[in-house]
Amino acid sequence: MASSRNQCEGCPEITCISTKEVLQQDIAKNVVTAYDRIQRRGMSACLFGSGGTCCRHCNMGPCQIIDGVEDMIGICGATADTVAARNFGRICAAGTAAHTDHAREMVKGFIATAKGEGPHEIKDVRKLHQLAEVFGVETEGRDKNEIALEIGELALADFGKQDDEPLTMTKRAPAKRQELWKRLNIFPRGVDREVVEMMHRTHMGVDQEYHNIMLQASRCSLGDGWGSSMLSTELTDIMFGTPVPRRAIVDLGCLKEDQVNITVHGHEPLLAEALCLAAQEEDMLALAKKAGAKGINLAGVCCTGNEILMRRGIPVAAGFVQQEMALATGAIEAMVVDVQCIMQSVAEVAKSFHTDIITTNYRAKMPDSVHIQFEEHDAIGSAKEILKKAIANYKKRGDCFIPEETKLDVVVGFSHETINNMLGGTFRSSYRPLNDNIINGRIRGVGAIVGCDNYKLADDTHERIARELIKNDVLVLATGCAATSLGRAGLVSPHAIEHAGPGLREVCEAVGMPPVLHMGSCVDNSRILIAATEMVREGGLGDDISDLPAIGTAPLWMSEKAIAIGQYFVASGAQVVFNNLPTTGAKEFNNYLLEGMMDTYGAVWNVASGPEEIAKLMIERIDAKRKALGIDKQRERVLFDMAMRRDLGGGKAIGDAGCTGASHHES
Ligand code: NFS
Ligand code: SF4
Repeated sequence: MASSRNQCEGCPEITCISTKEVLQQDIAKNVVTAYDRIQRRGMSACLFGSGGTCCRHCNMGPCQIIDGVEDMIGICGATADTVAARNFGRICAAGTAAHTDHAREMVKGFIATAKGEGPHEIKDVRKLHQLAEVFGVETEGRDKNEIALEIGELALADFGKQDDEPLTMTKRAPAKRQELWKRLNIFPRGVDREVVEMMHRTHMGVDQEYHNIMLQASRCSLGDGWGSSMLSTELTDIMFGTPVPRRAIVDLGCLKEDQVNITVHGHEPLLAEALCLAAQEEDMLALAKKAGAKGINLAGVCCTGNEILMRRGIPVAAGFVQQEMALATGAIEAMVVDVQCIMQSVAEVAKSFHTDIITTNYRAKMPDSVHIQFEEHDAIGSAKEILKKAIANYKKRGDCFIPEETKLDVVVGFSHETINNMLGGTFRSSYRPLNDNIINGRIRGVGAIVGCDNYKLADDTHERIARELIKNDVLVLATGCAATSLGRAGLVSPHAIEHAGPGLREVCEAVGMPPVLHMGSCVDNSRILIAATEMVREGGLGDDISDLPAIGTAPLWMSEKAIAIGQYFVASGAQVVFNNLPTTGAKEFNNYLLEGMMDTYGAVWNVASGPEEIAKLMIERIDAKRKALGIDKQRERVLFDMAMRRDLGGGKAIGDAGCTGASHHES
């Protein structure tokens, strides 16, 4: 037993049942997790690093800057604001680079598919044609593969474009937003170029004016959102199918005692899809049987998990913070990893068990792991080699513990097309009903809960924010590890409507959708950009994204990608709330993010600490937008109507006002 580990000093409370149960088992007693490492380190994070004022950009330093102290500027004279802005810009560049390299692989896989190489096919022809229009590709009388090949090649060229023309996908943004980007001269050009320019401008002695640095940070991040991430989402959908609602399960309980358990951890769905296909083939199943297993059980970890959850209903075993716990079950034969968000510690944890960590991407190797390179042109061959290695481990499995009751039902697959169809019906699919329900006040607004989980706040942070939002009639969109954690909390399910306020509940009941919509992985935040744009286009909610009663949060952000995402949301006009930002050591620059950006983009970064404060701030921002749109009074009427209907004996048809508190809200 190791129950004291549930409460380590210096880290927040663990509330997750599966994590607690696994860590309490004897087989896990030698497992060292991030929680232990936080405790053992026994020192708090460096203040200069936390505040963004440590500079290592040249060899006269490193320089630790103290804002406002004359002698504590850089040797080169750089101020706290310059240093923090440069660091922030570089975070945006790193996040963008990660999404971009991922997207490039997807585009290359798409081109191979169009050429008939590999195991995949062009599945969503409707979306293919929509994208053809965006890229100006002729579709009349042409074969789907021919169209796909031309789109694929144009998309690939978008990464390395050298002229000053905007990225193709940016023309999907609301017209007013595009005018703003043009005026500010931040239309993203080739995505690779924007990353390079960001790195160049933050090199010693180049851009020393934080407003100007942030213009490039915006351009670079917009290249991520409206370029790389959007390309990845759209082409992946066309290849593997645009997600539609489906039932699935999440949490460690999805592992199976009598099967070969293989977790796919990382980000690129090409490998995961190949594994899904190969795991169904007769020879692999026969091999598993021969090893004494009843079958092969694939489960996801992190965003690869979300990709196959959305499109295939394959369970997600764990989000980011649970990757070590998944291994500590002792029930996993192989953890197959590719790129991003893989903790180096997993190889160490695996040593206590029969588990192999299999790296598959030449970009990402790890000590104490096995490398099997995933070859795109022989995808099934590579996948089978990986499966064989895992199957061979099954016999070596010792004691294991699967927290069986932690297996949560979820309904996932809310692509922007699904939302369109669900609300408007397949034949009249449109965002009209969503807009109307926002205008009439049943839905107060939209709150996106996205991004990572980490060890800085309690592991039920996403849940607490979501509960507060839906209780107050805010429709929640979720992606990434946040969506996994909301799934674990039982909120990504139609059953969760009982926790929704009366207005939201009425809409969800009528449509049959959960109050928290799982929209996919982190690259799929691009779906939110498209959904927001469609809402603008539909009319009645202003003429730019910055007018919408909508806001996003990544309360437990960990990865640099989350900052790039935050910056492309803000530059697209959507406000975001984070728990903390690495800019507090530079007062003026920090204020620019929190206030000054409003003048530039009509949106800002917000910081609030703790789930309740974050939710409160999100609702306040949503209400302010409603007021600016002049639709705040409608909501009061709707709530009044509902109260009347209840008083007239409508019973509990719409919900219990006592548990919502929404009707008491002052607008
Ligand atoms: Ni997003 Fe997804 Fe998770 Fe964060 Fe990592 S897996 S791409 S970066 S930790 S949400
Ligand atoms: Fe110090 Fe300036 Fe060099 Fe940064 S660039 S390490 S602030 S001298």
